[in-house]
Amino acid sequence: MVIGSSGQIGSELVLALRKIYGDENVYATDIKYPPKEVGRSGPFQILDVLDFNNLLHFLVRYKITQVYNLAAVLSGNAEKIPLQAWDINMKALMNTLEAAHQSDAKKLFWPSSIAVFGPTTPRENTPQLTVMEPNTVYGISKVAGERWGEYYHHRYGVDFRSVRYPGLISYKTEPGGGTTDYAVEIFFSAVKQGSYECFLSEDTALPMMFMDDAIANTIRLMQYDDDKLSLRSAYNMAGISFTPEQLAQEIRKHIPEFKITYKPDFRQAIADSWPKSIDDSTARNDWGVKTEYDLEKMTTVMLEKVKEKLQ
Ligand code: AKB
Repeated sequence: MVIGSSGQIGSELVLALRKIYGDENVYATDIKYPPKEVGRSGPFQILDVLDFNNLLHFLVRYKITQVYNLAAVLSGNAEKIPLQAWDINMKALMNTLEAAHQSDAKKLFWPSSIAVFGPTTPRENTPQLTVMEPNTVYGISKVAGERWGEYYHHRYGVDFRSVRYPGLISYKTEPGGGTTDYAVEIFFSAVKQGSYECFLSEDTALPMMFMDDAIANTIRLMQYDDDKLSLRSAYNMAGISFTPEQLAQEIRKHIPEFKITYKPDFRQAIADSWPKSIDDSTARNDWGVKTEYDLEKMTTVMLEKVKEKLQ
């Protein structure tokens, strides 16, 4: 079962899981209707993860064994509605942890984020174990979530698994309300109008990952042997690090007249508190996290797919 199947990650994850486990065996759920491909290829149901009784009923009724819970308010949006975002992010996780404990849906994936780190964390090659003092609502909810996941694993045997996603770059479904969203918007803008006004400064380096890599790594972690995982909080995942200017230069190799301007907004402060690059050696050693797409390959595929989509 995928919770949040209409979102940026969910809409692609459902299709990948259906290829592996069969269309009928992967339940897509969300509070919003899904993209056509998700709705047509297998079961979909409107379900609000904040309603605990409904969630538990669904898990029992459909004999769910694994849950991917992707429902969250992202970093930028969370700063606009701090208390509401905290309630939604925490309740969505606590309901799935408790429902996993009370049902047979014992295997649970929940995404953490590079947002768990804050201004006091070393920003280059950020280690797995380091200072974590995030100063955003989203980051605080992700640190708390990691702690709760580990707690439910040790206390109740819930098979909790998680990664700290970098910014995710995709063309099928756009993200909404994140600090790393510029790295998706820039492609749509470059193809549509040949220019982009970036809400982060030109030299803001952040770790990013192409969606195909993110999905492959998520499924790899979920399929990995239980006893090989040394961590039950969340694994660092490095991806590729670049600045808006480096991305713009890569885009110019395909669209030479592409122009970028910079007008940093409130998200600059969030980005400045996050790592520039990540050390994911623990994930590499434990379950073989991999990145197939570098900046060049990712840019080529994104431009090709965005062009097709806009046509
Ligand atoms: C965001 O920018 O909020 C997310 C994230 C890095 O978790 N993409």
